[in-house]
Amino acid sequence: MAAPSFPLWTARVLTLFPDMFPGSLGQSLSGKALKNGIWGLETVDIRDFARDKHRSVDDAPFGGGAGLVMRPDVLTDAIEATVRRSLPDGTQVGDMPCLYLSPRGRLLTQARVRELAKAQCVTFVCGRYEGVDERALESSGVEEVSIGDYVLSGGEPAATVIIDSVVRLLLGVVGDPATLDEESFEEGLLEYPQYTRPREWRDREVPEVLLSGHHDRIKAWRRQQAERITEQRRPDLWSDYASGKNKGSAD
Ligand code: 6GU
Repeated sequence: MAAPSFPLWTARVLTLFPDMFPGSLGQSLSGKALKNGIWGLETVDIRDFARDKHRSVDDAPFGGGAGLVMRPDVLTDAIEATVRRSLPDGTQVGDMPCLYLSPRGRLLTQARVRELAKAQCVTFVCGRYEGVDERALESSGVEEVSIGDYVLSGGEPAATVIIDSVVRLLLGVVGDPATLDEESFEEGLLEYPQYTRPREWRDREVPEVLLSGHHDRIKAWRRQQAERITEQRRPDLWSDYASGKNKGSAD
């Protein structure tokens, strides 16, 4: 695949641990696309914005309690300097999404991932320790996003998850773009079961319909399986699907 002169999409990650990137994003499909210049990755070391000779970025929480809190001055300096910096093609990122990864944030959905993929650049602010000074979040206007109801020790693995989910949507990253449409969540359903050779394995047969070569019947069978699995496993998704709420969202 020919390298575009500028990436289609850029992830900017503000972190105290820039060595965590690209990490797993440097492998497999996303790694290949990164090397081919389909998407770009810029890391910003928050510590570079520290003001004192000890380069301190955190301090004890007012009111007491365990752990340390990231200082508002250092973090907002890092965010504001990053937002001011233009992309390699000269575009300003001022109005583009700037996410703060936090279990307090709004839960990420495939619909939001599709929106993020349409932006030219998304900035990810990764906190550490017990959190960040609340005033830095208010003042910088970052959008808090969570990837699920559990707690990570920092935002970096969450940023990695979100970047992965965007990169696979970018044109040319996945060989056949049609494969994307049928996947989990693209129509509000979980994925249907897949089979490959051998036809019989440990006394288990591949469903007959898949060997029929009858494309309409295969399509109908897959849809029915996807519906059955969604109804059984995810009543929340199923009720949205059944009420037609997700209609047209796969565009
Ligand atoms: Cl986005 N960040 C952190 N630090 N923890 C999380 C999370 C995000 N989502 C779930 N837990």
